[in-house]
Amino acid sequence: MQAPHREHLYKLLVIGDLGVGKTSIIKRYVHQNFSSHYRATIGVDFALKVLHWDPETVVRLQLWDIAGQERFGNMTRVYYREAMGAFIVFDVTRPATFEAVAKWKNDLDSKLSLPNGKPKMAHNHHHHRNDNNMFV
Ligand SMILES: Nc1nc2c(ncn2[C@@H]2O[C@H](COP(=O)(O)OP(=O)(O)O)[C@@H](O)[C@H]2O)c(=O)[nH]1
Ligand SMILES: [Mg+2]
Repeated sequence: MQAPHREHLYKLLVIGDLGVGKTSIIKRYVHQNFSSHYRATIGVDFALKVLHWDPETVVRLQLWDIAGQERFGNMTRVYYREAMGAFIVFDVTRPATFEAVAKWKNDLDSKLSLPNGKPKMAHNHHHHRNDNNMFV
């Protein structure tokens, strides 16, 4: 008899300034599954990492990489929609890219919404404020 099978799909964003290594991190993590199909059309690369969490559970991580839109310092609400988490990446050798982390975090906070479509409540914001915290 087959064990019960669960699948979870999580959308994760990888954001941060241009050239900090976002694409490299995703390629390194996902490797063979990297796909650049969407670059031309929506300016977003999309990679899928499949984790066999336990014998009954498969976790699929959809890693969203931005391609060329970093220079605007913000993304559209559509890009952030239904994301479960985000990595904000910076380059330790370029302080300006670290200062930009706060800007990216503000952009996230201003556009995130709850599953019911309502805006994320303002009083939640400070829970994630941590200068060393790249995972929000
Ligand atoms: N020295 C060094 N170079 C890196 C590292 N990660 C990425 N790079 C280089 O930095 C450049 C920008 O990386 P990329 O992943 O395209 O950055 P993105 O614009 O944030 O996607 C590329 O030339 C990479 O090879 C790293 O950890 N160390
Ligand atoms: Mg890139």
